[in-house]
Amino acid sequence: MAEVVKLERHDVVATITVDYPPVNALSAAVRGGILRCMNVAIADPEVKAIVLTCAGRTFIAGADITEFGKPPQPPTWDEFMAVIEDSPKPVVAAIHGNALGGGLEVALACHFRVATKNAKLGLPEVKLGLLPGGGGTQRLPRAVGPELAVKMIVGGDPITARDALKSGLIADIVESAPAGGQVFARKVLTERLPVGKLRDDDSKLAAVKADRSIFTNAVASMTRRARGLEAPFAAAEAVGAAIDLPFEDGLKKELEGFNKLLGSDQSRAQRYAFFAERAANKLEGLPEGTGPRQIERVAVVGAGTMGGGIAMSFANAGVPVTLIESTEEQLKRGLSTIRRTWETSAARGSIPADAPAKRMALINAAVGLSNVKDADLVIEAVFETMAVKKEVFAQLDKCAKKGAVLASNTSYLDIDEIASVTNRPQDVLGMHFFSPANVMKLCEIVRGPRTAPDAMMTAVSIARQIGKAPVVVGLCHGFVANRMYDPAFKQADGLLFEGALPDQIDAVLTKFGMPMGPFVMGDMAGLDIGWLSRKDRGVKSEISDALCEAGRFGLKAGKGWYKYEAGSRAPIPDPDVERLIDETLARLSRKRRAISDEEILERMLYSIVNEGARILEEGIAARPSDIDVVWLYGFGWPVYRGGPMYWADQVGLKHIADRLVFHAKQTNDPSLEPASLLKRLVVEGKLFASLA
Ligand code: 3H9
Repeated sequence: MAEVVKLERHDVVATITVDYPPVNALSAAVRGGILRCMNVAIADPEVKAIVLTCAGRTFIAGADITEFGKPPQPPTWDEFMAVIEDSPKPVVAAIHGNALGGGLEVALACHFRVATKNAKLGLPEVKLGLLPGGGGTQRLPRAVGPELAVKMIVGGDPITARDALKSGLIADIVESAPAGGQVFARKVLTERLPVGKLRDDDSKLAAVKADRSIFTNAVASMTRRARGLEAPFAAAEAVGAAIDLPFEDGLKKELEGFNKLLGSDQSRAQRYAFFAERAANKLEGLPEGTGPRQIERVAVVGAGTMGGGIAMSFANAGVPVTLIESTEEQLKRGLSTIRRTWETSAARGSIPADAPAKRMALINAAVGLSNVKDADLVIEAVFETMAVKKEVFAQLDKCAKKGAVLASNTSYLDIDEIASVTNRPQDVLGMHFFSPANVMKLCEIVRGPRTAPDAMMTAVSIARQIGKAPVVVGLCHGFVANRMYDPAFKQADGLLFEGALPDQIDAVLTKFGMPMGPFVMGDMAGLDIGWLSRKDRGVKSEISDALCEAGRFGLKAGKGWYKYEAGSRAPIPDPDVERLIDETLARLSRKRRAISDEEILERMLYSIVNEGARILEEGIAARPSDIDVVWLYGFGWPVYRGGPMYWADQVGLKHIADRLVFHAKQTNDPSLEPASLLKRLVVEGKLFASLA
């Protein structure tokens, strides 16, 4: 195996370079290599200072996650960190790319840190259900003070080099990592800068030791959204130990917390989700050498809610986009919604004050489809009917340049039928964004039977570039996300007819960890759309219909499945709804029965899993983990439960299949019969994971 860490000396400065692609993760081999090089540099009388840096695209992006759960390999973290921190010669970490998790912790054990201006520094362990286990919870508060440390450790988001400089986390911003680090190391020597260890410096803890509310307030604000998660609270406790205990005792507390989380179900699920997201980027079975097409210009057709949100996603990522509408008035309306959304975010402080203007400047607004002519990727986001989509694609076929990828944002429709109106079906695919598209990470990339492999790759690659989580799905009504939620909606509807109330059903799902249940979701989306569509199709759903007949169209009407106080989005259970349900059931000569939370959970979530099994059987999703990514980023499935297919494996497939059979019989609903793949896995004693 090639050396993953090497040592070079330029007169008095030794440079230790980690070269372990793709992200220089701190594997046992890397730790061993750094330790070896450190010892050589310390022993070399010519060396007066040491620079620790990395080759490739990034500094160390953390411990090697693939080693978690395996027997620990030497050297131990203690031994490895001590040789850096106790080095008699100053050690400078020279950072580029990302210094994350164990990577930042190593940098914190160094005596100085410098970084390039685009570098990001953070402790994202909580996102893997962990807390920093390499001294980060003890050294970071000493480096930047407890408030920022809590924000970084409990929240898990990295900070920029500029903020790192301001907070004292780094000593300087440099042009390039190794060269800048070496210049800084020489400065340490020539200017005899004081060389200290963070462990010995409690100066930034003085204020919080005198007033602990600084810490408790910071924790309260960072854990507000951490419902159901264990790691943020354990991480906060470890930071608390930095304030309350001597350094060595704090380290022990940190390690205890880290080891506890490492063995937890939550962290296992969150680590699974991390790799699931990355696996979803990999397209299998493509001809060798297939690569994405070059995308320089992007056009979005339609400036409504979806089109506007998609255009915002591009601008948010710094990618210029042409936003096209059919009239000046519609365009103006779309642009003003976009501007307002960014201005609200800026007023809230979630984006910089100058961001709205900068991002608006990336949107080139235009009237008329001929404006797609220079685009390498066109995303259509017009009204969701086949006729309208076909009309637009027939025009795109005439106006778009040769080789442009033509994507539809359809959420249900047959992408191949849409492609059939063009002379280039190989360039047509689906890019199904979720609402609000500027916020939601999921993008289903829908592959038609005639879509070219390089067009698929292009869509995946551009989606990643704008920070989305792309998942390739096959062609069927509703693709993966909507198709899988449909059976759960059907169960929710059925449960109403049997005696459950909307708030009981919603509460079961939110207690499970979903951000909202189907009835709150319905109120947010508006109930009139479904009602009109049922009328068109001659379909009845008596309770929902009665609700709409009473003018209860959801949040926008101030009442739907719930009632809402003026200006508030908080749903309040409404006795009028219960009355309306009772009256409807009486009219249908149906009796309500007591329904347990367990029954609600089983019928709704097991039917989701069951549909997932059908989707796998049909090859609509390539892997169970792809389905999990769809749920994590499309519907906010709680990450600490991994995703429905992962969760099903933990619950037990036999139990799920048995309960589905029971509910199918009890409710006389054949759609609850277990899918044949589920039955087969049960017979073979296998898990969904075995299909990966
Ligand atoms: C930790 O440090 C614990 C410590 O406190 C103490 C322990 C005692 N390990 O995301 P990408 C792989 S916990 C192993 O597509 P990008 C990844 O799977 C860790 N592998 O690239 C993928 O592999 P493949 C704290 C890793 O440029 C490839 O690298 N650190 C690791 O979009 C490329 O990844 C974190 O949580 C790893 N640590 O984003 C950081 N990281 O090609 C986690 C990545 O086979 N990493 N891989 O699919 C990230 O956030 C992103 O990967 C990063 C690059 C921003 C670095």
